[in-house]
Amino acid sequence: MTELQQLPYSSADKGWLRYEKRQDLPCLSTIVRHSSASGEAAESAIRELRYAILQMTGNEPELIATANLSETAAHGPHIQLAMVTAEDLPEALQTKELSQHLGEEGFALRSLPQEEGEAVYIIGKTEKGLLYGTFHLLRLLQSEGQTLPQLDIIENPKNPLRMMNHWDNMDGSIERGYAGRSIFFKDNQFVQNDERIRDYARMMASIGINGISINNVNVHKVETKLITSEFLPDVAKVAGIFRAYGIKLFLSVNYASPIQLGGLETADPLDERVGAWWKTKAEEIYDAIPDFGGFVVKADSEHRPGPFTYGRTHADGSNMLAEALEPYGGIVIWRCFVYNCLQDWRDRTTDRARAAYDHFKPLDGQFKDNVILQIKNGPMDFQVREGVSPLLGAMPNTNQILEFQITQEYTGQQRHLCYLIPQWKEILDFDTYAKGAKSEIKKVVSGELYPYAHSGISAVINVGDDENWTGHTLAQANLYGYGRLTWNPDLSEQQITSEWIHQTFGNDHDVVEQVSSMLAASWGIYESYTSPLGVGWMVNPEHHYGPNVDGYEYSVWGTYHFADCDGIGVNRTVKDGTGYTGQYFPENAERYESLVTCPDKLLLFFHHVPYTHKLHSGSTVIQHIYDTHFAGVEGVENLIQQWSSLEGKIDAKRYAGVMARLEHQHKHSKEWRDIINTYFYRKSGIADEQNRTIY
Ligand code: GCV
Repeated sequence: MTELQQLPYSSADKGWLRYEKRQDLPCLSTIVRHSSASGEAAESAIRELRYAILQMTGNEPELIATANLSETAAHGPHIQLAMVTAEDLPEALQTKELSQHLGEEGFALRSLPQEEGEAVYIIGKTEKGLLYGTFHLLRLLQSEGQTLPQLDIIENPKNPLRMMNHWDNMDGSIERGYAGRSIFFKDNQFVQNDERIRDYARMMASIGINGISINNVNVHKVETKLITSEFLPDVAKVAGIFRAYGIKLFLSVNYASPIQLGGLETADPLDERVGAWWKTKAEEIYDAIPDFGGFVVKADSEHRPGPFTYGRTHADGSNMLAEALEPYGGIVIWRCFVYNCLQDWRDRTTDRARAAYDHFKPLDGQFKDNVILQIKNGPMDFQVREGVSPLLGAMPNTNQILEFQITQEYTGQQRHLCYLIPQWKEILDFDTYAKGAKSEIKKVVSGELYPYAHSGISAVINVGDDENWTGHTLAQANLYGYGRLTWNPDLSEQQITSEWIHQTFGNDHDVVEQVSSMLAASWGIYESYTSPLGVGWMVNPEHHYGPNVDGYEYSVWGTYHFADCDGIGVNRTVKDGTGYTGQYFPENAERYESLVTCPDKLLLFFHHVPYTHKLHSGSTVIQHIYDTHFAGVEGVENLIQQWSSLEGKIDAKRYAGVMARLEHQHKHSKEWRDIINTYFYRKSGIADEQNRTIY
């Protein structure tokens, strides 16, 4: 088998790397590799380019070195790959502008008329730039109406760290996974066949991901041993696959490892033996994986061990680990998902939403340079809608990375369609006012607002070993879009959607129109039948699927809506509530504090109001609940209609797979509608103005 015939490595769905045949592409019979374009990642780029061109044009392009350029016959339009520093670059490309603007991971795509025919240059400062430039060129070639365009593009990623977090366990299960089993682990071992991992690495590189943690942040017994000689050779193998695609491997570690692995009786970060144990451990890890990314740590959170046991702070705990990784350039990603998970529901003064800020804000400036605090987008837990975490932007002297959840734990578990790009864009564009107006979250996490040593975006991924990676084929769009947004948060939703559809389903006008419209509407539809006015949490406990209005109401988790016969919502005001609104910078604090300015969408997240309270929309809370729940089901009916109009335009397998999920969503949305409407009708005793069926 030639190198190209090996691609794709597995028989899984090709996702957005399909490279369907294109009639309008020129022949592109040659790829010219400058001697500077060398190294493993450059090889991956060239392999992908040749494979993609073969798929799209039917001709396998010849790969030649610059030295042989003059000997080859006229080769018409062709592609050249080179480093920006190469002396053999044509003069027109040896410009100050290029070398100054190109960052470590950036790329330039430049068209240049040449004697041998029109050339497109893919230029990087490093081989990672070549890789990203290649995937970008391939993306353009698959867009509508693109032939070999007149290119003059320079791009650098906006976020230094662009990460994926797996919540995979070594028994093969995935915490909050909805697309099959782990692609890394099975039966407490690494999988033998790494084909899926290789295709996965290609997909991740194509959207610019540069760091992946492969195991669950809840690090159980077997996974604790990932940093021991028993598993390090396997970890190193996966790190090698990722390395060839410009990705660093990270591991989630158990804070109590010195006890569980090292035989110490303590994991106290200030105990010298503990620090020494981690230093020796780091040496062992870096011996096996010289470019190991570092540790992801969930400590003192949901019963995981941490520094609190020893009366120490999160700064003490993370700094001790950071010191061990420092000599090797490794980083500690320390999660801020820390809250009291043994709350008394009768106690209205404790507010889980306050927890991350209350724990971490006072520690600003106490963390080492190679520690990053990972902060979930909202203060509760990846709800359909909640406020934005006030901790984002509130720590000028501590590195921050934002955490999203691609896996749809609370957003339909990849059985319901819920396109999350609009949600993430809203969050990234949220103005924190940390340094006055225009202090958006995207500027905090890109490092533009404060000079962080490390920052970026991370997300809990939605893939498993299902043939189509994500269970719901349309959930691939969330994966794709997440990567594109971490590369450039200013890309519009429409741009991302259109790129994904063109690469995934081709250029048919109706397909592009209908799928775009389905994706665009889906978050709103899901929200309308599940979670009115930002209230959240009305789900079945533990697995979090399906309606259960009081599922968490009398639990220990701090997740309440306080519905009674008069009203609903959580009073988080400073005036007479939990004081949470005061954690925002004044502009936002005032906006949320007042009923006059609080947006409808977050009303019940911030306020407890009577059912008869009038919304800005003109409706009342109770009527809004009824209306949105009826409209939500109709929204799903529209989705089905739109998808059916594409029958025959999408291959039968993917068509049927999506249709089956939409039909389930339809049935399930009725369950949501009827349970929630009935619950609030019974609680409030107020009838629906339109007299529709409520049970
Ligand atoms: C990995 C929520 C999820 C848990 C998850 C936790 C976290 O509570 O339900 O499954 O644990 O968040 O982010 O650590």
